[in-house]
Amino acid sequence: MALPILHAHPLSSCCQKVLIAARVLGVALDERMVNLGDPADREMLQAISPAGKMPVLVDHGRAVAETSIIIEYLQQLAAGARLIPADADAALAVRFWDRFSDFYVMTPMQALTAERLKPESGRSEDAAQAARSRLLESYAAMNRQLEDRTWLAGEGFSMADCAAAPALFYAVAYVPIPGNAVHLLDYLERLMAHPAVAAVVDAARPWFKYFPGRAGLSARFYTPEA
Ligand SMILES: N[C@@H](CCC(=O)N[C@@H](CS)C(=O)NCC(=O)O)C(=O)O
Repeated sequence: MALPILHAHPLSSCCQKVLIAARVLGVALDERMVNLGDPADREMLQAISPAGKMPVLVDHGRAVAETSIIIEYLQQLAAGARLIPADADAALAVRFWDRFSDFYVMTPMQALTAERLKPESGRSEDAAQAARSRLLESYAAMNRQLEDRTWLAGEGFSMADCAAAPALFYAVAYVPIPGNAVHLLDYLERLMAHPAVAAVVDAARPWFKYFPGRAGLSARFYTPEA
């Protein structure tokens, strides 16, 4: 049977979110690498995704876009494994912290990347400062949330952790987590030790040299070439 196709790139935080989820759910994917620099790939994304963004899943000709929706779809394909709990209240918490990680960690992290990719003359220090402040506020909120939880939305690893892992991984390269946010620091270590996260980070290693914030990555993940 044909595997669902995932149009993605191993360096992209959004794609990593879905790749982590697919591993946890045990859903095999036919991964197709997207080159955003190639107009043909851009055109393909525009054709299958309303926002023209990756990742996009295509299963039996049906295109599914937006990371959280893709994960909901993958869960339907999974043989019993779950990243969004069946319990309605627990599911609300997972969806909330998934949205929080996307909007308030992933988005400011992407904004900082976008600033770095601009020519120096076009950069906005105000935009960068707003993104850095947002990240610090988000770290504080996550630290409070993690005071009495193993994972972001409770005791089980969920879609919220799939979102938080790549978002935090890249965000801390720009804005380190303050030393007093001990619950968040411990959580980040737990995330990095999670087998699905570790595998996805490993697959991205050859691409870290293209991440504009690479100088801030920990030496255990990236060593600049001589
Ligand atoms: N909200 C979207 C965000 C998708 C997104 O921002 N994708 C980035 C890669 S991480 C992308 O395709 N960027 C290319 C572009 O914006 O042109 C989701 O969760 O799927």
